[in-house]
Amino acid sequence: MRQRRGPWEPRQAMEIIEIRKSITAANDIRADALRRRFARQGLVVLNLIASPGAGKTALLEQTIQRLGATLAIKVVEGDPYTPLDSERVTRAGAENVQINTEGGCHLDAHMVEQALVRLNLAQTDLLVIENVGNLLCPAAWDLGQDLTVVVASLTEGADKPLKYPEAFTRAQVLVINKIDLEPYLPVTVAELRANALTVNPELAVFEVSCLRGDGLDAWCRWVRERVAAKPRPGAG
Ligand SMILES: Nc1nc2c(ncn2[C@@H]2O[C@H](COP(=O)(O)OP(=O)(O)OP(=O)(O)O)[C@@H](O)[C@H]2O)c(=O)[nH]1
Ligand SMILES: [Mg+2]
Repeated sequence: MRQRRGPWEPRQAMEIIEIRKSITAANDIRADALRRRFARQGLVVLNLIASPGAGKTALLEQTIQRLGATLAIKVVEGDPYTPLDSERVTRAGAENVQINTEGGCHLDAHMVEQALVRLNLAQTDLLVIENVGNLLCPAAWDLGQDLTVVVASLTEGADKPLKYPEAFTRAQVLVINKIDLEPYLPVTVAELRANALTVNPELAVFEVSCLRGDGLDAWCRWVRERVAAKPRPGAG
């Protein structure tokens, strides 16, 4: 049933939109400065976004283990409170710096800027930023990345691209994780892929299992190609 609206409602809604716009506008300026800096350094920067538990850190661990011997990979770890993911990334073999947002639901460009003071990016090929687990907030906050990678695990259900479209429209790449669980779930990889492509037909899609290893060769090949294609300082 349609609710009666008070005369104040449209005005209030307009003001909320304006505030959000001005906050992200300030962030966008910082993010552009970061992007210029990353370009000068010849770095490829990925922003990993996903629900909590989708497998962002698992994908990072696998990527570092497979590519770490030939690519210099550094990581900015976003987490609400703990150093747990940073410790996992250290064990996997990549230098990283932890940002604890103290409950904040996303990283912003200023946080990344501050974290980078503690990370030596000289001679680095790839910087991966693991955002805080959340499919809503991180999508709107540019971190100066080249590409946004959304990780969606099969256990979350196939409807997430439809319910949280912004995460999928802002991303250029979708990694469907936990495909090893397909036989045990009432959801298929094909359904999840189709819903994601409905929301954003341009997505490059990888189907992987970070547990079993399926699809990780193709993912790592793509990462390596991105690094090879990135213009280097002084080149050309
Ligand atoms: N079966 C299965 N489990 C997986 C796979 N990838 C990750 N997991 C498990 O899923 C859980 C969450 O993985 P994480 O890598 O911590 O997920 P995350 O997205 O980094 O989580 P937050 O940082 O807390 O948002 C862990 O218990 C992993 O072992 C996979 O491909 N298959
Ligand atoms: Mg994690």
